[in-house]
Amino acid sequence: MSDKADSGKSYHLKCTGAALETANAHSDPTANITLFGSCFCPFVQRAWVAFEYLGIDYYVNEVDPYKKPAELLQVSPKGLVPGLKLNNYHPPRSVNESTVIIEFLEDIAATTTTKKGFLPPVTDPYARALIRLQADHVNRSLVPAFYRFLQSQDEEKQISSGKEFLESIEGLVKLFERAEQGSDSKFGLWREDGELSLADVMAGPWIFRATNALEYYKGFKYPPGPKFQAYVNRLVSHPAFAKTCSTRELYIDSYERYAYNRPNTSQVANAINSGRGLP
Ligand SMILES: N[C@@H](CCC(=O)N[C@@H](CS)C(=O)NCC(=O)O)C(=O)O
Repeated sequence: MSDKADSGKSYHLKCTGAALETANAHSDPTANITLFGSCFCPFVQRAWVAFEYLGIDYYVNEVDPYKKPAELLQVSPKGLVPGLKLNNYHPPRSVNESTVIIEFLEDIAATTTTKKGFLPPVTDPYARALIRLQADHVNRSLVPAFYRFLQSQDEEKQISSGKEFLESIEGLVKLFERAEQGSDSKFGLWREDGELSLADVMAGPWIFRATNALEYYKGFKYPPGPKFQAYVNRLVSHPAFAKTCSTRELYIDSYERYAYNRPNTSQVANAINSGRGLP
């Protein structure tokens, strides 16, 4: 499927492109919240998009999550990025786990900004549930399927895991359509005039990485047809998302270790190889 060979590239430690500009604009360590992040990490990108979209100030501290500096371990017990340090508390408080961070930031925004969050109002519980179903599918199906495909080595596995990833995308589309037909809510970039939703933030980093790392290493192409492509375009060009993207090369380099399934690449890669749930 691929005629490339492992060239031994390592992951990047510093953002590039638009993400670098954004990181430079958030380089004041006296901000109330420090985001511990790594430029290639999709879980970090979720949190980063949330900060940008909700307009909450932060300081971005780029760390190497595989070296696990003490300051990262203080905010994230397994040494995983993203992690938040809340600098205004003594002793300082911390929050980790990308999904929890998104909800935490939404809660902050609800009382400190005029920004809406990523879900329809509480007065429309059904519309909220439909978007949560999409986000749940992303975490339980799309994200693991992405890594299984990227880490697959022999041809048979590449074919079966590529199919699995595509089926997961199709499953997400079905849930988008269900929400489109089942509610009047304008949440979700699947609609042409939609607003960024929780599911978009949760899925976006992997949908984007499928256009660089998966495309480059496994020859992945999104299903033909304008509708999904239009969704991908709306997502990657959304200002809050685009601001957190590095250049293509950074992802190609940083994912080489996954694409050749190098031993001990990461906790995520090890979990996929041993059939365990993701960390
Ligand atoms: N469940 C975590 C996963 C975060 C995660 O796996 N981050 C990776 C970087 S993409 C990491 O920190 N890896 C360090 C390691 O594998 O030790 C979340 O959603 O925040």
